[in-house]
Amino acid sequence: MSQVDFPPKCGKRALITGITGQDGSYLTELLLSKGYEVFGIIRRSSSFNTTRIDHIYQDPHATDRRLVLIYGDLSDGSSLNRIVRDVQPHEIYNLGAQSHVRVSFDTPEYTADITGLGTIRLLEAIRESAQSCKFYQASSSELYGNAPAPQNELTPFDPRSPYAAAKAYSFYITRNYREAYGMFAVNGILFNHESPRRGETFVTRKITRAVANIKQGRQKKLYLGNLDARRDWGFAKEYVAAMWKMLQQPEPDDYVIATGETHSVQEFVEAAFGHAGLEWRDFVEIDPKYFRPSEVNILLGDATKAERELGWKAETTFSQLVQLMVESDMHEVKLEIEGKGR
Ligand code: NAP
Ligand code: G4F
Repeated sequence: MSQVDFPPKCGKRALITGITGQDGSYLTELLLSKGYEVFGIIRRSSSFNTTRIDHIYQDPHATDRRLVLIYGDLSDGSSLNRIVRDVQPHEIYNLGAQSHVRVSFDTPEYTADITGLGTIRLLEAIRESAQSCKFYQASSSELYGNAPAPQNELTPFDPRSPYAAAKAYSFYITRNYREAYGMFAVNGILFNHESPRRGETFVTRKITRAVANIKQGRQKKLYLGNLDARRDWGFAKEYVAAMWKMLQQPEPDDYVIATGETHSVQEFVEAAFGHAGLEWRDFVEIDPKYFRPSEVNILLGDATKAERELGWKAETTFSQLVQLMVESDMHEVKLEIEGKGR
């Protein structure tokens, strides 16, 4: 059943790549609540990949539906051309990516294809369709690598992974299409943002899921890599609002979105285990297989420009974020044990 109230249509159509991901699901809820019709590109999978949007899924036969899912792939330019031509969106949000930094060292060429070249395929689809359409590119704080903190829109990039190198290409090609063709194309340079919908192999969710499993006696140890890395972690639901705000500005520009606080992985571990009344040192082990060939040591964003121009500011604190993720995983694991989980 839908958890979104559907106000009258606002006459706007949005197209989202990566709609089945963490951010795609929150952004879809936001746009539906604003009266948009939302078209999402999903890729074929041998298992279900729509779990995060099942609660807002609408029967394809319903005449008044607002959410339409279309098969396509960022590796397949012809599908992107067709979809852009058919949907004629007012706004495109390019959130699709091979988004895992560690995995990008194992699949560098694939990551370059999807996370890098996927963006040019989409921009070309817009250009060839000759429509006026606003474009949001999901750029990343990973671009900064080991550039000195705090990082803002003027900090030089220092990509330290195949993922970051691919995102750098997408950042610059988005900016180039803005300058060369006058497109309304923007980069949101988002720092890490997490939620109960975060993929389970990213460190925060891996930790909160493990805490819930350990508390229920279903897991004995949690194996992690570098505990000293520091990240600026915010709440994903707030970050998608910033994406939308960027596309409502009078002029296209690039913005950093961050909390302005940084914490180590160890601090996240301490807070998550502590919230469950557990002593983390009894359960956490280091496995070097989770170390990265080159690490990003400290990310700390300065989102002053976003606050000034977009009126956006992070609200959820670090400890609130840890708490809401731990509690959500405790609830989910309990349902699984009772045989009511997904
Ligand atoms: P995510 O949960 O990993 O979602 C990635 C999405 O991309 C999924 O819907 C995935 O589909 C889709 N995708 C993967 N390969 C694709 C392909 N070949 N063609 C079409 N779609 C494909 O990522 P997220 O956390 O929501 O992040 C959204 C975007 O923001 C990503 O571009 C990410 O790199 C970027 N970003 C994220 C953060 C963060 O902290 N979350 C920070 C900065 C930037 P499946 O569901 O089928 O796998
Ligand atoms: O949770 P992570 O995998 O996120 P990472 O690498 O910062 O990337 C995320 O944020 C980027 C924005 O800066 C996005 F662009 C990207 O798409 C993704 O959403 O790792 C965070 C830190 C790293 O320093 C890593 O070395 O946690 C450290 N870590 C320690 N143990 C671990 C683990 N990371 C993972 N995934 N798994 C571990 O066991």
